Amino acid sequence: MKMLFLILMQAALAVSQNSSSNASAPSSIIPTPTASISLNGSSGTTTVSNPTAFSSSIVITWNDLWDLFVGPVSMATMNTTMAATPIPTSELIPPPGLYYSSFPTGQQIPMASKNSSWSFPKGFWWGVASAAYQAEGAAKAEGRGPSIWDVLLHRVTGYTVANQTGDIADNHYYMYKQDIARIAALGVKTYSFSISWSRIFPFGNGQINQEALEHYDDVINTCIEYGVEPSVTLFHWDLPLNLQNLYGGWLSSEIVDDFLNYAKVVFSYYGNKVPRWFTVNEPIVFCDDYPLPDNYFTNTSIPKYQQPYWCGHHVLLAHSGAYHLARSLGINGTISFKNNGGYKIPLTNSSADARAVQRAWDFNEGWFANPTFINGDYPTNLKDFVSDFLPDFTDAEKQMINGTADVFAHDAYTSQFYFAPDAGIDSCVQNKSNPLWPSCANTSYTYSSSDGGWNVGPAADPLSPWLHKATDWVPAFLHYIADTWKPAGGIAVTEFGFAEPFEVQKTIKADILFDPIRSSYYKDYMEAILIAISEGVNVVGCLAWSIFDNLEWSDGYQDKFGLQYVNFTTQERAYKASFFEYVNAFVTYGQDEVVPHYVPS
Ligand code: GBH
Repeated sequence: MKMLFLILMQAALAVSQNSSSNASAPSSIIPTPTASISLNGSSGTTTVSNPTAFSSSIVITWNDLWDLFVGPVSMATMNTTMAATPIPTSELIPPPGLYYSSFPTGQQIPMASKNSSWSFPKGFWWGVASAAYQAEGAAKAEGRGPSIWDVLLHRVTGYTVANQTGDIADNHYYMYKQDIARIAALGVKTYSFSISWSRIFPFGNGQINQEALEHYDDVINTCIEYGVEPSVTLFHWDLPLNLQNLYGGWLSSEIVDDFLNYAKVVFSYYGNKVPRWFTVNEPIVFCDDYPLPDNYFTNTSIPKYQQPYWCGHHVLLAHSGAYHLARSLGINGTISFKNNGGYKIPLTNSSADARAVQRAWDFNEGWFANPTFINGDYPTNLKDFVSDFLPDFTDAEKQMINGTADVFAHDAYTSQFYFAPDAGIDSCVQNKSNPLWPSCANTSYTYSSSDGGWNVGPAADPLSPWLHKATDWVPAFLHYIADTWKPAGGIAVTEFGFAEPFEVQKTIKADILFDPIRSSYYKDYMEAILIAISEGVNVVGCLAWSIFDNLEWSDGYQDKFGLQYVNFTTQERAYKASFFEYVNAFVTYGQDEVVPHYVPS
C-alpha cells in the first residue's frame, strides 16, 4: 500500500509537470466520484504489454507511456494561455459576392437574392466545430496522457501522408480565447469542441487531472463570456492509449465503465453550463478503424473482421449509459451522439440496387441509429451478420439503449450512388474475400454511364476522395432521416464542410482566402436545409466543419476544411470568404438576429 501511494505521488507529480509548485500536486488530484475505481494498477501507473516495446508486463508511469510508445513531441513557442485581442473591423468586411441577383449592386454582399418563403426557425442553433486532437496541440502539456492518435501519427510507418502530428496543431489549447473572440466577432452562435479524455484521465481511468478540468472550464466560461454557446463532445477518436494497451480499447466491455466514469466527471464538473452534449463522434468511423495497425498496440484474440462490431456494441452501451447517467445527474442539456454518412442514391432503379441501398443504410447509419431511435437493436441486414458472433442485446439492454438521443445529430458531408456488386448481393454475402463484404453494397461518385457518367458534384481536394459537393441531395437526405428514425427532437447537421481543391498549393494569402467551391458548398448547403425546413423537416441546428484549418488526421495539414486560414508557422488566423457566406445564410434567413460580439464585457 505504501508503495502504491508512492507510485501515485510520482504520477501526481508527473501530471502536473508544468505547474510551478509541485508541492501542490496531491491537491490537484480530486477524488474519483465512483467507488468502482480503486488504487490498483490503473491508478497513476499501469500494467501493459506491448509487443514492440517489451515482451513482458511491467509497471509504467506517465513518462514511460510517452517515452515508450510515442517518443519526443514538439512544443509550441507560445505555451501559456493567451488573452484575446479585439478583432480589427477591417477583417470583418465581407468579400465580393460570387452570386448576384438580377440587378447586381456591385456591393460586397454575398447571397444578395432572397427566397422569402424560407427561414430558419427561432432558436435554430448554428456554429462551427473542432476536435481536441485536431486543434489543440500542447500534446504533453499540463499532464495530458497520450492517445492512440499520438502513436498512429508518431510511430506507425506509412500512416501519415506528410509525417505531420497533432503536437502543436493550431495551438488552440493556449489560443482558445482569441479563437472564441474571432468567431464571436462574426456573430457565430455556438462553438462545438471536444474534450480530450486523456487530458482529464491521463491513463484513461483512475487518476483525474485537475488542471485539465480547469482548462475546459475556462474554455466553456470564455464561450459564455463572448455570447457563444458551448457544445461539447466527450470523445472525438482520441482514445487514451493506456486503455487500448490495457484491454484493447473499444474492443473490450471494460471501456464502458471507464467511459461512464469519464462522462460522470465531465458532466458533474460543467453541468448545465453546456446546452448540448455529444457523447461520441462518428462511431462508424472510429469502430471501422479497428483493427488498429499490427504491432503497435496490444493484440486481441477477436478476429479482425469482427472488431468494428465489437467496438460498436460497446459504444452503444457506453453512449446509452452516459445518456441515463446525465439525466440522473440532472443535466438538462440535450444529449446525443454524432452519427455520420451521406444520402444513398440508388445508381439505377433496379431492385438489386435498391437492396444494396438498404444494406448500406443498415451497415452505416442504421448500425447506431436503429438501436437508439427505433428498438434498441440492429437493423435486419446488420443483425443477420453480427448475430454470428456478437451477443444479442438483452431486453434490459435494448430498453436502456432505445431513446437515448435527444436530437438526430448527423455529420453529413456528401452523398454517393449505391449499387449491387457485379457478382450479385447473395454471392457477395457468402464470400468473405469479396472486398465489399460484409455490407456488399458498391459505391460510386458518378452517375451511371447511361446517365452521362458525371460526378455527383464538384470534387474536393484529392486528399478527400470521398468528398464531393452533393448539396442537391441534402433535402432528400433530411427527409429520409426524419421518415426513418423519426427523431422527436429533430435533426442537427453536426458537421458539414468542404476541402477546397489544392488549397495547400496556394501561396498568396489573398488567393487562399477566396475559396469559391467551399463558398458555393456552404451557400447551397444552407439553401438545401432551408428547402427541407420549408417542406416540414424539423432541422434544429447545424455546425460547419471547421472553425479553422487543422490536423486532418492522417492527411496532416495538407487537406483543409477551415472557414479560417491558419498560418502554421505564425499561428495567424484569417477568415476565408466561405465563412462570410455561411454566416450570411443566418443574416438573410434567420429569425434571430446575428449579433457580433467583439470584446469581452
Ligand atoms: C469528419 O468525418 C470528422 O469528424 C472530422 O474529424 C474530420 O476532420 C472531417 O470529417 C473532415 O474529414 O478515405 O474513403 O476511407 C467525416 C466522415 C468518414 C469522412 C471517413 C472520411 C474516410 C473515407 N469521414 N471517411 S475513405
